[in-house]
Amino acid sequence: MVQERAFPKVPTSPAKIDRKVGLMLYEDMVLGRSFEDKCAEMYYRGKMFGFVHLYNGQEAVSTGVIRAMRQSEDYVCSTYRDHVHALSCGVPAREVMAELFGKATGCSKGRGGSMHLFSAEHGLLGGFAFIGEGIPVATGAAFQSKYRRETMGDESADQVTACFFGDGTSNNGQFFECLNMAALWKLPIIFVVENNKWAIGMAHERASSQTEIYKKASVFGMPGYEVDGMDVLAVRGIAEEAVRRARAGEGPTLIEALTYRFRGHSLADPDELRSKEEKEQWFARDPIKRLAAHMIEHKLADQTELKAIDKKIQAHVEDAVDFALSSPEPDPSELYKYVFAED
Ligand SMILES: Cc1ncc(C[n+]2csc(CCOP(=O)(O)OP(=O)(O)O)c2C)c(N)n1
Ligand SMILES: [Mg+2]
Repeated sequence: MVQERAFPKVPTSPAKIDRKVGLMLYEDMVLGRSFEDKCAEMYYRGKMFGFVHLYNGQEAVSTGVIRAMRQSEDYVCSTYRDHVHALSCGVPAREVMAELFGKATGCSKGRGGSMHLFSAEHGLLGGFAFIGEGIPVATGAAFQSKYRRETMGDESADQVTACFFGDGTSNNGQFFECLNMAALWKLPIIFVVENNKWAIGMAHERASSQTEIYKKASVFGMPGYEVDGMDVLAVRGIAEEAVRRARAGEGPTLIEALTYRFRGHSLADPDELRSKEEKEQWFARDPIKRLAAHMIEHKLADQTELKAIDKKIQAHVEDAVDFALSSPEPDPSELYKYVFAED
């Protein structure tokens, strides 16, 4: 068995950032982390129902990719681990929290819940409960951009689509079919595999004959990169290049981000299969602490400023909870509303 990687073999070029971008990336990751810590608290207090999958630890991937795209113009397709992707897309924390509470003010009007966040306004094509289900949806979104631009002559149709999914999902058929189509038609899409080493309780190296997922791009003639998914600047560096390629009509890119989830598969998972040593090795690479250290070292911000952001975000998350708690339930008379597009 091949020992699974913790770091890419070849380090990639990090994005160059100024103070403004650094603070934006920091704030986005802190929002993702604080929002989800609050989700855990609310779930255990019985405010949320069904499965809730948290993204703690993987924030550098969402922020690094989505914040290198055009918010509300480009498209993002997620999985059941979708809260942080939605926040990076700019879906208001209030609407995400309300959706998790099943309230009418939620981004999916309380019909979706944790695994089915959606926002047309923010280009969020959805969270999907079935693994791999989003890959053809994202491929279709990328196809329509290209079709509108090249066949219908709509110059404004230069949107890029980012499609997120996990290591386990990359062994499903949709992955191969869609990579083939995307490469064949040079679609403006970025496939982002968040290799967090585990698919529920199945270790990646036990389930995959070729563990280096980025290498699978080469059979389709597509560029594939492995990147340190615990380093937001490394992810942003690769993402900027993939977005540029896609927008310029040069076709798709596969990015394999080496990352780790800090919690169990879902909030119902006691997380007993992963060793303490493995977890501690990854906790030490916390992407938020890493960016904070980089910003301080390069004098882009000081400790006090970063603490002030943490505090502001905490208040923002509390406000989202208050909003969700005080929002109405969906009206039973509207059960059939929002089933079809015209609603
Ligand atoms: C089609 C389908 N088969 C099985 C499942 C059950 N299932 C839920 S999550 C999961 C593992 C996915 O692991 P991975 O792709 O690595 O994503 P991660 O949870 O690590 O983010 C499986 C098999 C499912 N949701 N959909
Ligand atoms: Mg996984």
